[in-house]
Amino acid sequence: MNDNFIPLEFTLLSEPEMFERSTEFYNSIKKRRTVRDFSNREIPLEIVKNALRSAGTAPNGANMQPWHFVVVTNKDIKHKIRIAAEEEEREFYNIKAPQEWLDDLSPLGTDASKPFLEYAPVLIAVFEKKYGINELGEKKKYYYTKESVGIACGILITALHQSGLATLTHTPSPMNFLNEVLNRPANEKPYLLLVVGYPKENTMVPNISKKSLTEIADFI
Ligand code: IYR
Repeated sequence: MNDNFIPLEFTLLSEPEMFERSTEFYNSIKKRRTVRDFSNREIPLEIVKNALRSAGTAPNGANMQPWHFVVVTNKDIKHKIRIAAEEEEREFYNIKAPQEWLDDLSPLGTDASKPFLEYAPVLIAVFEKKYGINELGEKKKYYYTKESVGIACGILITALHQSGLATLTHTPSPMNFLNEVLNRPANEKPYLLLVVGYPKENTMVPNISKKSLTEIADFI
């Protein structure tokens, strides 16, 4: 008997139930909005742990699981991250960003000030492992790392939303300061800084819409 394979756990649903579930999921996920005004209210870490467990189930290249997550709740470390990120952002908004990019961002109302990096209860720094390191300290090849980590982040964001938390996908560029502040090795590249918490009461979000199904998909 070959124990490399095990029976798939698969629940066959009726079509009405499938339809109901897909509609319910869409109605929930369409309400996810990127939030920039976070309350400083603490969040239960067990929710974050479950969301990370979910992210860790993501399909990925050759099951190398090329991700590492650092959950930051420590105030001093969040402060350091805010200071370093705002420095990068000032350079982006004042010097590096071409006018077209600034114009594209203007409906979102963003700027170089990132107080939420300090006041939101949790930051999750996501690292992409470009390669692994084996027991002998040698490089181990990893595959499709960007795609794999992107999928894991999608699941993470979705899991947090389903659990009742708000998120902000923040990508200061470059983010190399995260290796230093969080003491991560050279094979790990910062991929995303996810801000997690409750929105402040009466938070407003940009009045923007999503493309329709016909705009984003073809059925042939
Ligand atoms: N990283 C900057 C700029 C920014 C870029 C994109 I593309 C956005 O969708 C939003 C912001 C910032 O965080 O302000």
